[in-house]
Amino acid sequence: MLSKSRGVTRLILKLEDAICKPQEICTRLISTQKVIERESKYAAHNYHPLPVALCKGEGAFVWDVEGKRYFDYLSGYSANNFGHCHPKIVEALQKQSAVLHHTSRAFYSDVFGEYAEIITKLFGYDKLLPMNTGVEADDTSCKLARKWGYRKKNIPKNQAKIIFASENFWGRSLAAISASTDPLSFEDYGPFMPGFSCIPYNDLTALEKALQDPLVCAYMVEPIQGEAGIRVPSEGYLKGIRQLCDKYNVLWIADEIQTGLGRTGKRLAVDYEGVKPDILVLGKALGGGVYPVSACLANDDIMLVIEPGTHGSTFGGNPLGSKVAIAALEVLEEENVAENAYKLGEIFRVELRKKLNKQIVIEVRGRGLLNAIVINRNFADAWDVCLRLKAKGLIAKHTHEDIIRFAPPLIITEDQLRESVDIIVRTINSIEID
Ligand code: IF1
Repeated sequence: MLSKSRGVTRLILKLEDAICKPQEICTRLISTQKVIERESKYAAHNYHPLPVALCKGEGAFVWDVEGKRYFDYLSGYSANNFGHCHPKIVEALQKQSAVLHHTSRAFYSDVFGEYAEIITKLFGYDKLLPMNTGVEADDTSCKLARKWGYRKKNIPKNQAKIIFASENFWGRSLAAISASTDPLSFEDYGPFMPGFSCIPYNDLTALEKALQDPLVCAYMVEPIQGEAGIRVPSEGYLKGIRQLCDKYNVLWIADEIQTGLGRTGKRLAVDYEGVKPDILVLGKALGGGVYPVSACLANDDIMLVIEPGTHGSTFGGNPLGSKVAIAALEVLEEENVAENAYKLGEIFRVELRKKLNKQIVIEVRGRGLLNAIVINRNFADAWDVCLRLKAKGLIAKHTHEDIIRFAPPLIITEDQLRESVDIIVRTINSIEID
């Protein structure tokens, strides 16, 4: 009897936990409907958000304006690897913003060099080129590779080629969409960047064929494809890229903007095969989820082809972003975030594979805490499942009609993860199969 009443008590406590009075959580009293209407009226319709209006975040949780709590299983597209409002990161932001937040690199600052030393030593490269958003850093890596191609590989001027993987995603700029194979990304935005072409992902034969072209200066690829639907390549693919790029004197650009900084259960996704790209691109969580910070890392023989005045950015390497990035990297290392993601990712995939109705969910895949489920479209679509999950207190986002990405903050606890698994299993297994 005692255990039953304790179970009921625990359930009541959980419910109370999940539903607070709005004014306890959000300082501004506004309804979800009002938020949606206002955004629709005054903001571009370049997104179709899940109908939830968030006003507070803490750790692995977010709250909506009605005071309802959710597990955050998107983490701001993996920018919030270290959770919402991590004290160390918020403190770094608050302190530096009250001292010296921006100077431009027309002048030196006391913080940028400290950050550059920390990040280059941590990842094992000679130099950092700081940018802000992921797409800027990826674009920078293409400029680096092209200039290296002309200066070091003697590719004839303006003829350098860069190879990308089909279904890549590296941002929304004209250069990035020029590499895209997704019409949603490139339709009606032409004309496109010359010298860009794609080969199938996870295909070393296709890669070797492409790299035999002496005009090719680089191959840019995500070690695990995010937007494509969390596609994990075959064992040996990353090693194969390294070998082929060495063989044909081509630079390997690894876009770890989404997979990096502990997300896949290692510091970097390339660490699963112990290989090192020529240019490492980081972003998202590098700014701790509180400030846009991105980075290109490379050794001197590549990085020094860029001379003063030939590349830059107003905010790149500013003191505020530098301080926040230092705090984010300290959290990554001091709180063993990657190890936690590895351990909990194993539990997450094993439990879902064991408990989910296999008629409804045909695959569970991923590494660390970058996972996805593939839904059988005969029984449900991803958007509908996301709405059902939201009703049960977990918000996630689909990447295609049949794929839902599950990417919680990497600081989530095992208890919280198991509670999330329970929500996902109960929600999906309750879908009627007529
Ligand atoms: C949107 C996706 C994720 C990225 C990789 C570079 C960038 C991204 C591997 C550019 C950005 C974001 C952009 C956001 C949605 C989100 C996304 F679904 F689009 F693909 F995370 F998976 N490389 N990804 O994933 O970084 O310039 O945005 O800082 O545009 O809708 P950014």
